[in-house]
Amino acid sequence: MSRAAPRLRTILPHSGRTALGATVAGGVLTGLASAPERVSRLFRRRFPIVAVTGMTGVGKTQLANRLTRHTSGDGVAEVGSAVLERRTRRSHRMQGFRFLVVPGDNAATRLGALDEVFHDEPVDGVIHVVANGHATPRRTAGTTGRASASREDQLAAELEDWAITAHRIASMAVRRDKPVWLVIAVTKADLWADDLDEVVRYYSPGSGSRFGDKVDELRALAGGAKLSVDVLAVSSQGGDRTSAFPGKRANATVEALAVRLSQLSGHV
Ligand SMILES: Nc1nc2c(ncn2[C@@H]2O[C@H](COP(=O)(O)OP(=O)(O)O)[C@@H](O)[C@H]2O)c(=O)[nH]1
Ligand SMILES: [Mg+2]
Repeated sequence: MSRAAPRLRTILPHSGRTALGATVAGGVLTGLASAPERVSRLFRRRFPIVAVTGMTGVGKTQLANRLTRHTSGDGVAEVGSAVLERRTRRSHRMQGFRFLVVPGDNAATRLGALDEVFHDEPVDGVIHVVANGHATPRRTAGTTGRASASREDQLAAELEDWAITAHRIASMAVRRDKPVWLVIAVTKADLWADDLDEVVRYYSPGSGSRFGDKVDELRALAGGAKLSVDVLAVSSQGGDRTSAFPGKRANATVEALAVRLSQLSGHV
């Protein structure tokens, strides 16, 4: 008893803290070396989680693939997916992201995926993908050839689709203490390269456009301080060197998006 008391005192007060910290760190290091696969899971869990939303055919899968340098199946096997796709971006210094691509088709699987990312496992941020009315229409089962829909129809469909997602974002934001960020990624910029400023304005809060008004509504509902909104033009598919969006310029837009995600997540 009398011998144990002074020993305790040397560990607990401030003088003992360094030693205690070193022991704990040592223990963690040992753990790391012995279970590498468990460690990679540990770090993956600490990556910010990002929902990728938007209607079918806008380019969610291709953008998520580009952001994560995911190459298998590039060129996009099938437009429109019914399942939640998961992609992980790993960067230097343990920075990275987990992307959850929510299916765009209004099916039961989509509602389940929306619940998952906005309620069950709430995400840190959202990339909502739009395409300035250039979504690739999904063919009706059993038909061949390209399905067609006018740009007007597609823009209207984007608005309708946004209403569903915006509602989910709002309810997540009001439930949470920490702010949520939203990036509206206007993709396929290679298809509307001459109208960049005008198109970005159309999707921006405070612009007075049909889409801008809907974004304003979301901000009012969620509370301005709870939600940050960015609008970025991206192209995840570059054309040849003579086009307005050669590969290099397209790459730069995807990189700019990645940099913004890092800033929003406090990586830099
Ligand atoms: N021109 C152009 N086409 C794109 C771009 N991104 C995707 N696409 C095409 O748009 C179609 C739909 O893309 P996908 O990623 O499957 O859309 P999702 O349904 O939202 O996942 C595919 O044929 C893509 O090749 C882009 O930046 N520019
Ligand atoms: Mg897809």
